[in-house]
Amino acid sequence: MTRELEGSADGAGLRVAVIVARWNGFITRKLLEGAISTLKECGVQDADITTAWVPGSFEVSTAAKWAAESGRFDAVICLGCVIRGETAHFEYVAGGAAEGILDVSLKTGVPVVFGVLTTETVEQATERTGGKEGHKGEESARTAIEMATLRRLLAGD
Ligand code: DLZ
Repeated sequence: MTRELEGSADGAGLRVAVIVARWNGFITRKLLEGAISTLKECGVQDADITTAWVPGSFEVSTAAKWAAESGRFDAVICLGCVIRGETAHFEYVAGGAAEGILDVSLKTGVPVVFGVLTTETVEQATERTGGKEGHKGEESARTAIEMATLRRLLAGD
């Protein structure tokens, strides 16, 4: 007899930090709105959602580390938008964000979700914030809840 575990979509009682980059704010604000509305739909209380703004995607992982290390959050959602066509150092900014976020998650054990859009064009970013390619903010919120609830199951809580 094996045991199989899977996180749930029930966010009741979870505390979530959302770190969001101001750069490309016309997109990141939409990511934030989608993340927060999905967290609430899944049962996360308003008082348990904390949003912190940072200048750009490169800074997101630093603030995520502060949040994860505080012990005050069950999950951290990182939101940003890097557009290749408009970013001279795309690889550095996008790569730095991705590596930093993964590093924080692995080092702290707190689920840290990669909700940073890395696209070729503004149109592609728009398609991923409520257009035909879905909504990365909403998706990130669901991932955060699933991972936070799975973590509790695996820890035997
Ligand atoms: C500098 C920069 C550039 C060129 N492009 C973006 C971008 O497309 N998306 C983004 O989130 N941030 C960008 N930044 C800002 C960097 O993330 C960072 O804030 C600065 O380099 C200061 O460290």
